[in-house]
Amino acid sequence: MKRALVLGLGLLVLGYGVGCGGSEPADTAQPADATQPADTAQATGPVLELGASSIAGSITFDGVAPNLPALSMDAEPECADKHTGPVPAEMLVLGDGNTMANIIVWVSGGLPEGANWAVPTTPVVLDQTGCVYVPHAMGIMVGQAYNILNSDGMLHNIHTLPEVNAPFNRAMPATLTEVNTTFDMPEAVFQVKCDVHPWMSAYIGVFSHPFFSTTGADGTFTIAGLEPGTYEISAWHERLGTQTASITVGDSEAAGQDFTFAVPAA
Ligand SMILES: [Cu+2]
Repeated sequence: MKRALVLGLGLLVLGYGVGCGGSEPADTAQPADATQPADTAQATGPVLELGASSIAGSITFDGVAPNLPALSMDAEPECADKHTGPVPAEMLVLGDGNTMANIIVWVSGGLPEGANWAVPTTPVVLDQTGCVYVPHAMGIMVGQAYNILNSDGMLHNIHTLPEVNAPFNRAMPATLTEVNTTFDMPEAVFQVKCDVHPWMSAYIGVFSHPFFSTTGADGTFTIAGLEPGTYEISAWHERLGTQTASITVGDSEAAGQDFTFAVPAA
């Protein structure tokens, strides 16, 4: 069981990285241990039913939150005009009590080899609104529809930066309000960026199973539908790395697993 905090990034990284988060190379935005897919086995078996067990928890930031500068949209007044004030930095979004948003949590070990689960018929939606990606972090299943919206009515260029899947790179002029794609392979979290607006950045993880969740500002996640068993679960943050924990879940049990992320002292 590995619970060690990821200590490779300091306050300076968080602070200075904010202005160029959208243009950071993918390999510096993702720690090495996050580049491994959660489950690289190709699904070959029958489609399994969902179980009645679950894992839920809360993600908390430990320490004094750095005062990150707002996104700079000065280069594109049309974007800035869509907001009534500064747009807060997205790389560290905290709720009351320092709960953490935009943490992707998934089952990274312990699932049956080669197993297969039904792909949700509902798409995962990424909107471009106010020259910001909403949501900022998300998970999707292999083969699940990914609907990319352009609510802004202006030019964006959506560009995914995977290492395993084929990149998706598409200009979306004002008149193009939606494009759709899918991902063919499981792949740990990678960046989505806009080639027109360098501050625009989102992250997506592609999973061969439905056992993943992304936190909102309340920091909570729930991964439902599991069978009883012992699992490794991983929690990812775009700058503070990936943590893992081992947890045993009983029959129809709602097990708890919290994570805490911290920035080492400068
Ligand atoms: Cu854009």
